[in-house]
Parts: sequence; structure tokens; C-alpha cells
Amino acid sequence: MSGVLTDTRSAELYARALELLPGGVNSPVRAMRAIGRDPVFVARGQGAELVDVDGNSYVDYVCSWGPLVHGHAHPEILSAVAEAAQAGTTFGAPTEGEVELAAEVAARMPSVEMLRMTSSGTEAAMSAVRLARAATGRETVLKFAGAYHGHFDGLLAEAGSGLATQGIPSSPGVPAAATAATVVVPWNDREALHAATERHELAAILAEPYPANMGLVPPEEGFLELLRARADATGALLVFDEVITGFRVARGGAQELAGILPDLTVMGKVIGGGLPAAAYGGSRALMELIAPAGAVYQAGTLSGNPLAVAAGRATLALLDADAYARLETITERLAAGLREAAASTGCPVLVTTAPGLLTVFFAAGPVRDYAQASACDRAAHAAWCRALLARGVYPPPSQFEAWFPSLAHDEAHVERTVTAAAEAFAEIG
Ligand code: KE4
Repeated sequence: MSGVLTDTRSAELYARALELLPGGVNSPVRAMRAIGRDPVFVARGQGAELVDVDGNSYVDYVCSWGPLVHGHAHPEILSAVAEAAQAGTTFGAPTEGEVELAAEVAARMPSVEMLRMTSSGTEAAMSAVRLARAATGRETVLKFAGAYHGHFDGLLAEAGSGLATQGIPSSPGVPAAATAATVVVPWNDREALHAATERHELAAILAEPYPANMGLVPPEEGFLELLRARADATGALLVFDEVITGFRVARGGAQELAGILPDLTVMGKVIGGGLPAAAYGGSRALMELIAPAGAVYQAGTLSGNPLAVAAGRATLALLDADAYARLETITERLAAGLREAAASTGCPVLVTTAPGLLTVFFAAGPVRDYAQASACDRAAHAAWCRALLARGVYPPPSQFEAWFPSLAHDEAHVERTVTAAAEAFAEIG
């Protein structure tokens, strides 16, 4: 049972969708399988709220998995897109908007002098890895267990047996050869990182600086500094995947917040303001290795398309210092309310936060890596999410995702959410 009213229309659409789309969806997490229920079909979004096809309304904490830092259908973003569309939707030729967006990104992200746009975070991460391999003449890439960088074959890898050995494919269809040059180590594991960077000649150390695809598991004190130090010590490039954190946790992303400069940065989500756009960037010396300036090939029909660029520019233009202060405040208010709601019912949860991000782990102890995130009580998390949906709150339907509060979420939304959360904790208790 989803929503407060009925779910008849969602059910009808889902039945049809299952005939036409794998799992009835165009991206797996939307199917809500991790929380044991059928998906909600959305009719429209406005600000912090979604309305489904049966008329049920929800306070939304998915917000399209991160792009909508200003919430749904922000008037200034909509009008920027509408205005751009009047001039045409795509040209396959350079436009002024792409130059202006690139200038804005370079002005914000401390390590980015030059960037290339793509249409998805997967493409951007894949291209950053190719560039790192070309720049270093090395092949092996280190990633962290539980981190997600899109569905590029080489990064769909999980840890092989033992520590710091070659990755093994985490999906059928990914050839062993594709992950043979991928090393997977546990997040926040200093010893494993050191051993892997000693044992392998790495092209890149690739990390989400604040991992949010195992749930939000912040780096422990000094860990990001260690990534930078090990990259410098071994000649590997440090690549920060800021598809989620970029322009969300701070004006200059996690690299600004942590004061650690990577060699390459992968960006997405907020940069497109809700339309398909992503990018990778770094120093001019590195980026001019990319075709046609250099020999490293990468391309894309709709890369930097005018509509996504218009949405991205309008989104960034609204992200001033006051916006980041408000986003941090609303995130912390929500986290405090959720902690209190859980404590009031004796439900053991850990709530992790970063500005504009949070995760409610159903765990009694610390969650410092993917193994501990995986050990959470996922059945309880699923039951809690179902109870939230029944009370008009739309949480990310997986223990391994983050909540994405936006600048459209206000005190009333937080209160509504905390009340529903307390009732949901009591219901599953
Ligand atoms: P896309 O190819 O989905 O645009 O971006 C891939 C990606 C890369 N890097 C990070 C850190 C990411 O989080 C993502 C995609 N994020 C997921 C949610 N955690 C997108 C939601 C989905 O797959 O439907």
C-alpha cells in the first residue's frame, strides 16, 4: 500500500511497464525492490513534494538522486530551459552557454582548470579513468568497495579474494578482463590502501570523497589526506567522483570542504540541474590530452546540449553562500529529528550527514565501510521506508542510498517527516 489514498493507477502502469521495461523501470533502484514493494509512478513534482499518479503527495528525499538541489520545477530553472528551447534543442556545434557553464564550474571547483561535458556520470567517470590511464601509461585503477561510479565495465568490480587483489566482475556480462585492472579495497582501511598502492602500479586512486552509494559513509579523519599522499608517493592520479557531492556539499564540492585537491574530478547531477549533463575536469595539462586537443578519444552527441547547460547554469547561479548555509541547516535539523524519533522508540539507528546529504543506517554500531553498511538490518530499513511512504514521505528506497534534502525543504517539511518517522519507527518496533 503506497501513499495515503490508493495506488490503483500506479499498479496499472506498473503492470504495463513490466511488459515493456526490464523490471518496469529505466533504472533499477526506482523499482523499490530493496524495500519490498512496487514502485510509485510519479505524476509531477513541485518544490520539495511529489504527487503520484493516484494523487498521493509525498515529501521527496530522492529529488532525482541529487540533481534537484533546488527542488522540483524551480521557476527560474524552468524558464531558463524554456527560453533555451525556443532557440532549438541541440546543434552538435559549440554554443556560448557551454563556455559560460565551463567558466562557472572552473570558478567553483578548486582543482578544475578545464573540463569536458558528457551526458551522464557514467560517461564522465569512464572518460576520467581513460584519461588517467593515458596520462600515466599505467592500467590499474583502485576503487573502494561499495563505491559506485556508474555502470562502466571496468568499475563494476568487487573485491577479489583476499585484500588488494584484482577485482572480479560484479555483474554478468562484464568480462573478467575488464576488471582485471581494477583493485578494490575497503573504504576507510588505511592498511589495505597502503598495501594496494605498494603492490600495484596504479593509474588512479578513484574515490567518492564522501561515499553515498553504500549509504553516506564519511571518510575517517585523515583518510582523504592519505589518498592524496599515496597518489603522490606512487605516481597515481587522485580522481574524486563528485557526481553526488559536487556543488552540493559546498560551492566547490567535497574537495573544497576537505581542502584536498584531486588531479581529476568527475561531476554530474547538480551540474545539469535535472537535465542530462555531467563532466570531468582537471588541470589544463591533463585535459588537453583529450581529443581533439590531444589523442585520448572521447565524444558524445548531446554532450553540453543547450537545454541541460541552461538548467545547469540556472542551478549554479542560485547556489550562493546563503544557499549552502540553508542546505546545511535543513540537513542537520532533519538528521536531529530523525535521531530523536528513533531514540523515542528505542530503534537503534546511525544517522550520518554531510551538507545536503544524510543516511539512516539501521545499525547499533558504527558504519565505516561497505561490509558494515551491508550488515545493517535491511529488513527493518525496508519496513520503515514502506511505513514512511504510507505516511506521505518518499525516502530513497535502499539502505545503500542517501537522502537528498533540497533548498525547497523547509521546517514544515522537516516536521512532517519527523512525525511520520516516529510513527514508522513505532510501527516496526
Ligand atoms: P549516472 O551515469 O547515473 O548519471 O551517474 C553515475 C554515478 C557516478 N558516480 C556517482 C558517485 C553516482 O552516485 C552515480 C549515480 N548515482 C545513482 C544513485 N546513487 C543514480 C541513481 C540511479 O542509478 O538510478
